[in-house]
Amino acid sequence: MTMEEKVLKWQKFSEEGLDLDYAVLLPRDAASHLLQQLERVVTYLPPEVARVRVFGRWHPIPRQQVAFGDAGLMYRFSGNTIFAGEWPCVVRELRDHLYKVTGEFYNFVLVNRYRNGDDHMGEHRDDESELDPSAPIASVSLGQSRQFVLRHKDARKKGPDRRNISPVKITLEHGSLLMMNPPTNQYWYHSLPRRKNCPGVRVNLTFRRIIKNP
Ligand SMILES: O=C(O)CCC(=O)C(=O)O
Repeated sequence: MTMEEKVLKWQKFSEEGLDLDYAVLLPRDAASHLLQQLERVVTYLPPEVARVRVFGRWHPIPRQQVAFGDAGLMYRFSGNTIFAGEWPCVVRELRDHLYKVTGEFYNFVLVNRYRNGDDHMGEHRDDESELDPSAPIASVSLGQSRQFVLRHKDARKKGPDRRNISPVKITLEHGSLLMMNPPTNQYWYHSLPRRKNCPGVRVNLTFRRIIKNP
């Protein structure tokens, strides 16, 4: 994989408790090449492992998923534990490229594959205690562009505590990088809603820094 060393043009999103930076990380051809390589080398977890627990019941997730990272790392979320497989070469190169352009070093990546516009991810925060709270999460998107929606936690409340804070919506393009900087995940939930008019395959990689594992 060849990744051009170019200074990125960042776009800043800033709201109460929200701090995001968005840029085109890879030119179109490099992004398409990377997507093809990932489609060749990545095997996703079987549905009986890729599942979440909601109100005590297990549900299959509406997308495909797998994780890679340094030996022995795991990540617990939505009642599930996902173990890091060994870094595929192409994913390690992308991690190293992110270090060059952002100065952030990551030891874990969650890969989500959306087969079509029906596949989606529900509203959540990435606020698990094993994540380094000082490290941004770096989200690389490839393939079909999709809308990413963030909602302030107080805008989700019912009743008098509800605050009228507008959601933030960003279209994540093929080859883009979104840096979710602290404290965003403390205050804002994010989701990737279903979009019938976005039929193509999309692969998203969220690079994370894990600090606490037993
Ligand atoms: O696919 C996306 O852009 C969303 C990924 C995400 O929310 C996550 O990995 O926590």
